[in-house]
Amino acid sequence: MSHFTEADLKKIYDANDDDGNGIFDLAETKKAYAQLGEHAKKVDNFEAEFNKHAKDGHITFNEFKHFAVLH
Ligand SMILES: [Ca+2]
Repeated sequence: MSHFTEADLKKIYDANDDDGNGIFDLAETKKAYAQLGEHAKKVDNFEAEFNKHAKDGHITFNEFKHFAVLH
């Protein structure tokens, strides 16, 4: 596995924040998650995982870290 840092994750996060409001709705989270490839954390139920972290239907960058494996 190649090195994958918080800075790498932030690049993916920013590139998928389509409306530029700094937070992710479900669609943005799904799209960014799909780009994580081998760095994606396995989740059984993506929407349930999203809803666990989401407040008002959105997650922040810190919460998006739950969907990735940093190393
Ligand atoms: Ca957004």
